[in-house]
Amino acid sequence: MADLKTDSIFLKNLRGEPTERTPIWVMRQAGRYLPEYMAVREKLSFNELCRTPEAACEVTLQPIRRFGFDAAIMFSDILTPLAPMGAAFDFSQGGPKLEKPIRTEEEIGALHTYDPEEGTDFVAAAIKLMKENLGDKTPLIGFAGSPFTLATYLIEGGGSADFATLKAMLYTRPDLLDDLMTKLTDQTLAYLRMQIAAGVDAVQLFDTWGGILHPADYARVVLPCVKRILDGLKETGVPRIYFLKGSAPYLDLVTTLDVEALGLDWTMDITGTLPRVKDFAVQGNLDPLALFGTHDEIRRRALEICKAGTAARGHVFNLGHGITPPTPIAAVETLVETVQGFRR
Ligand code: 1CP
Repeated sequence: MADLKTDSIFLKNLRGEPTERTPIWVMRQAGRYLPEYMAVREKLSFNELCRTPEAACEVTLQPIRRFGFDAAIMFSDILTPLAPMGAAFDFSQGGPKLEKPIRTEEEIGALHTYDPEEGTDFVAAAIKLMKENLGDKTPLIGFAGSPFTLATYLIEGGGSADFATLKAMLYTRPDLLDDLMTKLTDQTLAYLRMQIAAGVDAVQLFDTWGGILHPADYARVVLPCVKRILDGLKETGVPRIYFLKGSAPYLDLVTTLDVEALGLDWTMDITGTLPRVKDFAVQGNLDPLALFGTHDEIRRRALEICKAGTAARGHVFNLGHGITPPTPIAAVETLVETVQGFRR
């Protein structure tokens, strides 16, 4: 009988066990570049989609059916678990928007932590459905946003070009930012534990905006919260991936973490980085916009990354950040064919 834990090349690479070929999945693989995703979105708003287990399961499976990726990632958003805290985002304008940003001591105090089995019961239900449908062939990745990345959206009230409000808080009332980070850390740890109890095979912590700070601020504000979450999950035995976009200046700090795998963005050269990340599996790191290149260029760059990855403790091929909506399907097909055709 097939056993996901011992047979999945994705999980093996995370654990640093040898495999014949390099596994591949891509961040945001379920999303707007897929016509079948857009068809579902015509019937359901983004929030409805995240809160409806059958629909979330369907869009999770779409990229697996189409491309045969070596791992599925549960469909949801990093901002979804913030609604039960009292901060519901509206996605109808394109990017996420919060009706009222969370900035004052009162607003931070009013955010409440909750039991994820109750507040996000639809996520647990979706995971169970996804696991049933994926069977013993394709592992399922659960995820959460890092407390700092979540804090940027709460404080700015949505996406931001310069994070001016958050930085003003950091430089005037660091105690307020710390209070918010503590709450988000407690909630995120509980949320990921719930996902693991529901059946995910690996978890990824997305730290999209952790890289906007001076390394000393990253070390004081961001790193201890990330560490508390990763350490709190260790006993589950489920492999953990930490993806910090723009992590190059923080590598000495990041490598103090007890984590199975580090996500690398496309600005990092795998070969040059490896001596500094010997104890970790790595995930990455093709520039998502390279998928707009010629197919020869996609093949050349993908193979270069696969070859460099053979010297790592483990390598999971991925993009250096999320795939963008207008990416041509044929480019993804070429990428998957190339990576899955490569032999170590
Ligand atoms: O209209 C739509 O259909 C909404 C587009 C969309 C999608 C497809 C959003 C809104 N989120 C998602 C799914 C999503 N987001 C997943 C699903 C699983 C997958 O296939 O990977 C995941 C893991 C995320 C994670 C996420 N959301 C991050 C972290 C990773 C990253 O890409 O940096 C962030 C920062 C968000 C916030 C967010 N949600 C949606 C958008 C458009 C954004 C970015 C807004 C911004 O630029 O600030």
